[in-house]
Amino acid sequence: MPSRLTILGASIALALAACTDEPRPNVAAADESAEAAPESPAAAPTVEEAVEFVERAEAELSENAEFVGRTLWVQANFITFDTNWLAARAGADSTELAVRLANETKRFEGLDLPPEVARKMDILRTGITMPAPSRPGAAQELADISTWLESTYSTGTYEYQGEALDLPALERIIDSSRDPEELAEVWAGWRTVSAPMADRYARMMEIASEGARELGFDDLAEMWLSKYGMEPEEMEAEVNRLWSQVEPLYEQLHCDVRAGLNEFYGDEVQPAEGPIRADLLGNMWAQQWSNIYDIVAPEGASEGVDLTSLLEENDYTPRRMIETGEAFFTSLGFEPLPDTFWERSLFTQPPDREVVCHASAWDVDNVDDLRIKMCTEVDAEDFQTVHHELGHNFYQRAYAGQDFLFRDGAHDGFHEAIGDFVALSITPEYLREIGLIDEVPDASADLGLLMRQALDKIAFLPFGMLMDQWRWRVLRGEVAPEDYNSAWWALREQYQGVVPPVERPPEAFDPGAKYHIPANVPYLRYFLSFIMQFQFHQAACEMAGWDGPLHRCSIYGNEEVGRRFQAMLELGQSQPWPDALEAFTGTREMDGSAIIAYFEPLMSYLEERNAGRQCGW
Ligand code: X8Z
Ligand code: ZN
Repeated sequence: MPSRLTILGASIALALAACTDEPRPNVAAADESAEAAPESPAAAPTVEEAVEFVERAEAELSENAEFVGRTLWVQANFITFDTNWLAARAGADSTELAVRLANETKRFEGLDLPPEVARKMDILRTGITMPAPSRPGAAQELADISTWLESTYSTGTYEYQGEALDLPALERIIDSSRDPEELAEVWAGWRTVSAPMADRYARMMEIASEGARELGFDDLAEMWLSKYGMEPEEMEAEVNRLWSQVEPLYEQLHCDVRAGLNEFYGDEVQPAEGPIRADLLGNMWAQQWSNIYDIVAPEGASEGVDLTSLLEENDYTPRRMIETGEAFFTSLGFEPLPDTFWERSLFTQPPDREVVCHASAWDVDNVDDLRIKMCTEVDAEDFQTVHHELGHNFYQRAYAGQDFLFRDGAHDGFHEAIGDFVALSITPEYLREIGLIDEVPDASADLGLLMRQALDKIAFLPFGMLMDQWRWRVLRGEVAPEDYNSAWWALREQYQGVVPPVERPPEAFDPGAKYHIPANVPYLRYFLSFIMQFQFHQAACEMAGWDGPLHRCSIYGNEEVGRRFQAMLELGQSQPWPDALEAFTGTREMDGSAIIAYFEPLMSYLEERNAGRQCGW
């Protein structure tokens, strides 16, 4: 997640950590401003009071954000009983402050406010990911649960072959093993970590729902969907529209991958029809599938570029991968990262302490204390993630000059799309320019390249959408706690066409085995990002005067594109997102036609391959 204030529970638009649930300001300030707030309900509020209120809110939030940011940084880098305690306290205080400020905006409803002030009021009202009701104790209970959930996830292990393996170790097996029994055991083993989360997860949802209702929303799903500058129903319809644009691509990919797995493993393991076994796809959550490229590589496609091998052969280290990512951004005209980035970031998993390994990007002081925290491995997947995280950091820095409440992405999908957009320019030509390959493979390698990309970018789309479809149902009370897991698998089967390798036990809580569920990071942002990053790429390539196929276009070194990109980033969330989108792409709508255009050559190939097959599941 991007720079917004979400840690442990609440999230107001405070630019702190991206990809975590962020923090909030501390108690002392909250108390102070509670006293300062005019309490007399009799006096009709004025526009001047509204302006003053927003100024005060920004000052309070900003003053306290740094304390919370540093507390949460320490906890994520050193998970212990005490740092959990501190993080939960900071989270609770932050939620209380955010909720109090959100409630205070109610006084100004109906006033004809200057647009900038109205916009900030809206951010205050809708920008909390996990609101608590203001009754005493609620914010602390919520923060205690969410801290416990995230640290349970981050410290979870499963004993395999006599050794307690943590998530990175279990992932290494899922990513590379071709033994279906081993895959099923490790897959199910990781999910023993989330089973004990179920009750507390349900309680957390109950509290946050109460918080959303207190703020005037029907439920928390409505609140989450209210952050996009349109009615929640309209936003949901947008998601459905985008999905229907790309669904045919997914179905073709699913069909060919299933056939490849069937051929590789045989009917017993992967039948030729029906859904795909989720543990065979080279990813713990079956969300991105490029690790099984070798199984499904297009017939006759030449070897192409295997980035993981190239990084290894060229003695890349995590640090060098990050330097390479930074150099891409500076080639577009961005300033190099500050020295403190290199001093304070976490690049690799420490051997001797518990950390949150799920990658994130932080701006700890909301000015220029930029950092990433990653358990980086030297492989193609993490090379991508490095660019993803740096995208968050360069965005954070670009909008640091905005007023505090505008220091965030135009919407959360923008924040997720920035680094991925840049990484779409990691083409063979770019790899040649930075000396990783000597010669660019000829066009016969393109199909392979597109297949690798599709296994990540197309395969992800239904997963990116269904994570929050599941949460929206939970938050609307449409799924009772005892049905959490079956509702989860119904969506997984419906949209992704995947099934668990083994029957799920009654106590299973499989959604909790994916970081963003225990960590309360909304997920729709990634679905939007995977659509929009191709819009950015297409627009940037057009700006660059590129007229070849999109998958061969790289904007590396193009400062003119960099300037226009920077101009969009500097806006932060000061303007409605369609304005930001228009500034860079010329269109005001999110649209799947760019991703469709990018993969057009692959789709023609897949349709041919699948011609005699019964696709779907
Ligand atoms: O969580 C992330 C980033 C941090 S915001 C590493 N991503 C999603 C995931 O891992 O599930 C990036 C792609 C989708
Ligand atoms: Zn991210």
